[in-house]
Amino acid sequence: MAKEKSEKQMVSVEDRTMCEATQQMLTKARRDGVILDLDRGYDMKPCPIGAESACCKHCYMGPCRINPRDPYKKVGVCGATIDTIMARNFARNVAAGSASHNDHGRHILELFRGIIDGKIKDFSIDDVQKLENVAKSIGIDVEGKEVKEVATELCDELEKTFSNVDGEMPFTKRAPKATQELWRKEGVMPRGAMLEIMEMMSRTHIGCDQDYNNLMKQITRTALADGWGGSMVATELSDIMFGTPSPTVAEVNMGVLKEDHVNVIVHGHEPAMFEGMLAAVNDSFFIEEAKAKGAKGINLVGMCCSGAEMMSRHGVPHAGNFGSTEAIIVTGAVDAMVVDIQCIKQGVAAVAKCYDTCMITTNPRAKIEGATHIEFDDHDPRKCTDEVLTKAIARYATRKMPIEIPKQVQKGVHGFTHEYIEYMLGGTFRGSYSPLNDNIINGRIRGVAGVVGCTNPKVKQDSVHVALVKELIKNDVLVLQTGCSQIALAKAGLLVPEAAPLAGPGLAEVCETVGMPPVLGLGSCVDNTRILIAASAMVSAGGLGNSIADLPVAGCAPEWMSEKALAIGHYFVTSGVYTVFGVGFPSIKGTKFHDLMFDGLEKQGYGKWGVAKDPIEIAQMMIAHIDKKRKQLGIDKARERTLVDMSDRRELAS
Ligand code: BF8
Repeated sequence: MAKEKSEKQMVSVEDRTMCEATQQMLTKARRDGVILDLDRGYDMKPCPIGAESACCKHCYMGPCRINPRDPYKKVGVCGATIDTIMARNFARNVAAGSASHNDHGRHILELFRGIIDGKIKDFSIDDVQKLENVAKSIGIDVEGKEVKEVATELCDELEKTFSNVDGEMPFTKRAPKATQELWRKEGVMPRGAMLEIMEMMSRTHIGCDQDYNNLMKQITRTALADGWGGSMVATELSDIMFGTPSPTVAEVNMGVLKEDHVNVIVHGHEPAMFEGMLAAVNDSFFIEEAKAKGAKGINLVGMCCSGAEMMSRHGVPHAGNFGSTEAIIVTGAVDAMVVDIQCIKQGVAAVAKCYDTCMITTNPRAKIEGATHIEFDDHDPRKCTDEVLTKAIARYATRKMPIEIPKQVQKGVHGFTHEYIEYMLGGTFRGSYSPLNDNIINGRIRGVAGVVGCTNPKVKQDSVHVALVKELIKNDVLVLQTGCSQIALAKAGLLVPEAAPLAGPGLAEVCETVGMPPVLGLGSCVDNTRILIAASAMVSAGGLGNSIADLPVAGCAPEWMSEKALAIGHYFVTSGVYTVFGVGFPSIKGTKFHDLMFDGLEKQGYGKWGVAKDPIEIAQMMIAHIDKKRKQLGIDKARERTLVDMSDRRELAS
């Protein structure tokens, strides 16, 4: 990659990312003449019409462009209005996001089926208790049945998540009754994911569905087919096969790389390949091979979502989030970057070439031009993993590039789940969400926020996540996290019980009593479904209304960038959660479609969308919503009393 600008002309690295390790690598890349995504993102001037979703390229009479400043002046060649155009664009974004998670979920289901049938021998059912609990949650009787019988029934039932052509998606049964009734009343109850995504694509073809309200119904069904469908299947079956996480201490940031080890990074989303790699690196044959080449051992670390899953389940170190996947290669210390599906920038392969890192794709659905492809097969994991390790060890033995590894490493507690929250607050014998609800009702905890999602080079990496979460906990809002957002806060040192003093007095008191951090990490992006189940459990525990929309909760993806994030956002909104996106949003303020998303949906009984760029403003919007819900539940007074008590106590203490 040619050096295009002098360092002087470039924006400072401190403005591109708040992650010091990434800053160091960005500086080195510039020195080496290598252009990273963080600089490409700054240089790219996004199309102003596309940014507001005011263009349509669904047929070749166009592409048609509408002026976002005067959106009703013109229509497309076919007559499509701006509302139809924006609804169709959003629909296809959600369809792609939902398809990604459902494709992931279906692969996990196939793996599960292979284990049950005895065709897959390298993986097994790890958590029988969870298997039974999940089966019972959708009405499967487990009494007196063998593990294989329960697993087969669960597998057959969950197959419908993808293949149903009518009826209701199995996991929707786990939502509160009132939420299910709303979906039925509005005609948006998802059937099967393949059907919903197919119908979404068909309805957005030229000349088909041209009523944004009607399109919204299918958008909602397609998004719900993600959250209560493929994503939830992925999380629950992964727990059953690989173990349900429980809090574990893990290290995060680029300092987890070791100069004197063979460094192998796994980056992607599906856990099977990473689990296979974990087994292979512990094989004494490869450890000896590495030692024979002068290394002290093999250092396996994760990045992005599969990294977050492996960190939660097994405490595997995590090297960084989406914004650092190119930068980490600049260390020169990555012997192999092994990827599967989703969020793998093509630029990673280009940077790997500059630093002589083995860039290895493993999934037939996601190859990258110029990368080495070594296919992973669930039936024979070692064929792939052993070849990967052989290449990584060979690269270690012939390292040519100077090594510079940033020192930053942060320890944190990861691996919370909805099951563990229940146990942590209620104890083994009376595990329950009632203590959480009680603390919300008495006002110690003001509400709960899910802060999730990507990093986006349009904004300074990690900065919006960190400022937002700090503001929320300061205001007694308990924060649940997943994905790249969780890694941002882990690097900032907030996923430890010692961060409790950063919380407001009520939340800090709860954290100190229980010994938990004020920010709970729940894993990868598909693990957002743990938040859906936690919200449903809060409704069941009583005292906070009848549906998810009644709860004093809010969600946010402050640095989002992917279509998966839009699908997640919309399933949270239509499950009842006020969801704010940072960065910007692909719709035009003042249009009917925008009003439906940001206001009308709430009037229909769902949650609603919000958008803002500034983290403090986002926090204020979320807190205002939480307070509105507290008032509607009649628990706003309890909080006022609690705050007086707390300040009295502080006065007494001083
Ligand atoms: O699914 S948070 S950048 S890695 S899309 Fe991607 Fe966003 Fe990261 Fe995982 Ni989720």
